[in-house]
Amino acid sequence: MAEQHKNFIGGQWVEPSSGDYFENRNPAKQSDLIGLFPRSTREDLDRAVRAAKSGFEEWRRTPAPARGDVLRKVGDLLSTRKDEIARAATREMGKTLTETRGDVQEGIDTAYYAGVEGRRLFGHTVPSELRNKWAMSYRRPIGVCGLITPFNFPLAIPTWKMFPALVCGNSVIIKPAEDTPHTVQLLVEVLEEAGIPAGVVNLVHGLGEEIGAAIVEHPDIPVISFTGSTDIGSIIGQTCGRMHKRLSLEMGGKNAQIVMDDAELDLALEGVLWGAFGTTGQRCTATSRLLLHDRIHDQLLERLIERAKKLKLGYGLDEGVDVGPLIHEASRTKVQEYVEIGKTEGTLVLGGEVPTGNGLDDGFFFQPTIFTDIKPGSRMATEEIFGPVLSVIRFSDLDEAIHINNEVKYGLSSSLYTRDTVSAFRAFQEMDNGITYVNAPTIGAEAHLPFGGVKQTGNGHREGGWEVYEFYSETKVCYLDYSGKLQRAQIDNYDASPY
Ligand code: UN1
Repeated sequence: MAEQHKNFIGGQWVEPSSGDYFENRNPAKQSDLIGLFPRSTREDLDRAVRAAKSGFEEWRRTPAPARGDVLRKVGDLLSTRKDEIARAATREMGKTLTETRGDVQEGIDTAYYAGVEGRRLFGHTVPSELRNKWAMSYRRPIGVCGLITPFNFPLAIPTWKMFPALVCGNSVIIKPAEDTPHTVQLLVEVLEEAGIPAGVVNLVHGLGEEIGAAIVEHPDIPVISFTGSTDIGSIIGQTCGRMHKRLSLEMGGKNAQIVMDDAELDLALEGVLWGAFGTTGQRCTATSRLLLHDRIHDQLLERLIERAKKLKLGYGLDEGVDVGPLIHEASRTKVQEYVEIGKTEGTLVLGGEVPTGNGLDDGFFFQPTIFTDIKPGSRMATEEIFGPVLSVIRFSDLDEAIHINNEVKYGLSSSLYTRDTVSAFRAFQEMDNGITYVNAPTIGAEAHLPFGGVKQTGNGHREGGWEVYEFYSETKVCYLDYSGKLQRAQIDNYDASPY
């Protein structure tokens, strides 16, 4: 009998009120049942909201440096448990151990950054236009934050949302992706061990359409942060708009790596292999378009096919594996549908099949796949696939490449390989993305810089770095007039003063 896991509400590990559970299986070995996780209902959520509201009352009055100290401790504990958590993440998510170790490290970096931020949380002090009057702003916590997180970074993305929310003095309710509930359970165990007070962090497992929707619709959760598809994001956006909630969305991408004719080709080759096939292409930042300059197109493509052919598929905990499985059957079906589209829009030059044998039949594997002769504007050139499928597009000068980069509805990351500094700065200026890399792949954002995209990738907010602290706090402006008389702003200082 598989282990039945629990929700974490008000400082207690509790069973779901329905008594229902869902299965969590290894995407590389479907026969490996990891455990049963609560299929929570609105009743469980109501309980979590009550706990989070009462936790908030105490936590918001805890000095921010003391809140930061808890996060620092979390960083220490995550460092100690890094390997164990990474292994659990690979087992339920599928990416290689090297990658899940990076995922946990990103959580550790986020914890230490948050720890220090507890001693900053800067406001502003500015001069008042009136004499003997003081004017300043500071940052107040908001309340209960509802965090809905994806499967592809099962540890890092929950920390991106949770840690800044906590340092700002909010309480949280997190609902992890149903594909990767175990990693977040381990994270919550770490928070508990670090001494987070009861009710401040609550974990409610369940299905997106059930408990995810309930979180978004709950009137006592004023802040929502969601990472996932643009389609779901727009449904969430409608509800939050109607209910006047503060909302941060991180959604799709169709990220391009551009290689100029003056580029260091060895470097560009390593970049695209990692950007397109790392995490089996299941990153919002994954490289799904490779734009090659006419003059190096055939040469780089040939080398790329040679290298991509050799990537080893398998279980991420096995030695020598480069690429893990897709997360579930529906995701593989979507990839297969795009392969059929690709065959009508371009030329299939590598992969395109479900691999068989070598122990791969028990998982959701798919071969690294490359299409050439893809035309800008076509479906393969503009739609997010979220799998190991790369569309190669040819161009003849930088302006054309920038134009192609920009003609999609998404705007997360982009990358340019060149030795020319003028081209590099033009890319920074002209590419419609939240992140542009030069001589590095489209993936690899660092935890202490803002992360997010423009256009339909996001809704104007950023995660990571200093900016996310704005999202999880409200600005309060305070004036103190010690003149001892009524001073009317905009009036007494102009109409009545000698200046
Ligand atoms: C994502 O693509 O879903 O930049 C998140 C990166 C990682 C985070 C990616 N640090 O690739």
